[in-house]
Amino acid sequence: SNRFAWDDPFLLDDQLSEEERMIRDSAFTYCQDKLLPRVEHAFLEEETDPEIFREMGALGLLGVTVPEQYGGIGAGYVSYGLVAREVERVDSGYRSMMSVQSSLVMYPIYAYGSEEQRMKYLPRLASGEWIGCFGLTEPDAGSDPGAMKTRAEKTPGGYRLTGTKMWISNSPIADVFVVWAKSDAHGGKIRGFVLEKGMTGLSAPKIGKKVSLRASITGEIVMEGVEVGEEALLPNAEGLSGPFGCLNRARYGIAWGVMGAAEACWHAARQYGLDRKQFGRPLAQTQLFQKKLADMLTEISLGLQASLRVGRLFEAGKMAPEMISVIKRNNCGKALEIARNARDMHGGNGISAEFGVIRHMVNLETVNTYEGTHDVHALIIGRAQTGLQAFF
Ligand code: TGC
Ligand code: FAD
Repeated sequence: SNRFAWDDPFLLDDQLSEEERMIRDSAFTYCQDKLLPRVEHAFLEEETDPEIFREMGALGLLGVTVPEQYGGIGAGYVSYGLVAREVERVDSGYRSMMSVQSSLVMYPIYAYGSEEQRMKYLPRLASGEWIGCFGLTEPDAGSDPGAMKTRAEKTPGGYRLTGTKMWISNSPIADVFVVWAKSDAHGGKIRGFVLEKGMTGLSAPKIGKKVSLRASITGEIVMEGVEVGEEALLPNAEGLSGPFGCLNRARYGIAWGVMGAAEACWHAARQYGLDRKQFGRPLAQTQLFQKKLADMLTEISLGLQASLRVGRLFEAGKMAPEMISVIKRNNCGKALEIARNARDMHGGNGISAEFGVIRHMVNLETVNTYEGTHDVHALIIGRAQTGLQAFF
C-alpha cells in the first residue's frame, strides 16, 4: 500500500511543477540558512536589517510574479505562495517585509503605473536596493479605508498631499511610498501616488512598543503638504478597487504564509513531544498530545490544499476576491490556534524565545488583524452569500 507522509499528507509536493519546486527549495534554503539564525535577536531587540531586502532581491524573491523585463522572475501565483510559506516558516515579520514589497508596492506600480514609473522603480525594488511601503490605513480609517482623510489637492504642476497613515510596514526605512488619497481633481475619488524619501513635508516616524511582529519595522507616514508632479500619480487605478487589487495578492500570500508559521509550530511541538518524557513516557505518547498533533496535521493539510487551489484559479484568471477571504481568514485563525496549542505543548519552555513558538503566536495576532481582520473577512463572505452588507 502507499506510504503516508506525515509531513506532506496530501502529497502537495507532487502537485507542483519542477520550476515551482526549485523556487520553493531556493527560498527554503535561504530562509533556514540566513534568516533563521538571526530571527531571535531581531525579534527580541526589535531590529529590522535592511540587508534582508538585498539578499531576497539577489535570489529573485521580491516581485516573484512581475515580468523579467522589470526585474521580477515572471513566475506564477503558486510560486509566490510557496515563497511566502518558506519565509513565514521563519517569521511573519520577514514575510511581511517581502509581501509588502512584492504585492503592495511592485504590483501597483506594475499594474497601475506608466511605463516610465515601471522602468524607474521596479528593477530597483526587485533587487532590494530600494525598499517600499504601502499607505492605506489611517488613525481613523482601518477596516473602513473608504473613510480616509488624506487629500491630494491639485496644484499647477501636480498635487499637494496632506494626511497621516498609520501602522505602515517598512515605512521608517522606505525609499518608495505608495500612498492612497482622495483627489479633488478626480471628484474626490481615491487615487494612488508614488512618493520618495526626502520629499519636503514627508516623514515616517517609527511606531514603538510592539509586542508582535517585532522583526518587521512599522511606522506612520506623515504628509504635511507634500508637493509632487503629475508623474507621481498612478494613472491606471481609481477608487477603492486600486488598493484592493493589491490586497487580493497580499492576502492570498498570507494564506500560504501563515501555513508556514503553523507548520513550524506543529513540527516543533511534535519533536518536543518525542524528546520530552513525563510520567515515564514521551509526551507524544499521550492521547491529549496526539489529538493536538492530529488537529494540526489536518488543518494545515486542508489549508495548504485550499491555498494551492486558489493559486491555480488565480493563474487561470478565475480568482474571485471572496475565495481569498475564505483562505486568508480561515488559515490565519487556524494558524493562531495551532501556535497557541504548540506553545502550551512546550510547557514552560514554550514561553521562551529560544523555542520560537511564542514568537510565532504573538506574530500571528498581527497577521489575523492586518489585510482585513478575521471578522471583516467573515462579513465579506457573509455578504457574498446573502447579498446583504452588514458592515454598517
Ligand atoms: P465595497 O463597496 O465593498 O467596495 C468598494 C470598491 O472596491 C471594490 N472592491 C474590490 N476590488 C477588487 N478586489 C477586492 N477584494 C475588492 N473589494 C472591493 C468594489 O468592487 C468597489 O469598486 P467600485 O469600482 O464599485 O467603487 O467597499 P466597502 O467600503 O463597503 O468595503 C468594505 C470592506 C470591509 C470589504 C473593505 O473595506 C475591507 O476589506 N476592509 C479591510 C481593510 C484592509 O484590508 N486594510 C488593509 C490595509 S494594508 C495592510 O494591512 C498591509 S499589512 C501587510 C504586511 O505587512 O504584510
Ligand atoms: P478597526 O477597524 O478599528 O477594528 C477593530 C475591531 O473592530 C476589529 O476586531 C474589527 O474586526 C472590528 N470591526 C471593525 N469594523 C467592524 C464591523 N463593521 N463589524 C464588526 N466588527 C468590526 N495598513 C496599511 O495600510 N499598510 C501596512 O503596511 C500595514 N501594516 C500593518 C502592520 C502591523 C504590524 C499592523 C498591526 C497593522 C498594519 N496595517 C497596515 C493596518 C491594518 O491593516 C489595520 O490594523 C487593520 O485593517 C484593522 O484596522 P484597525 O486597526 O483600524 O482596526
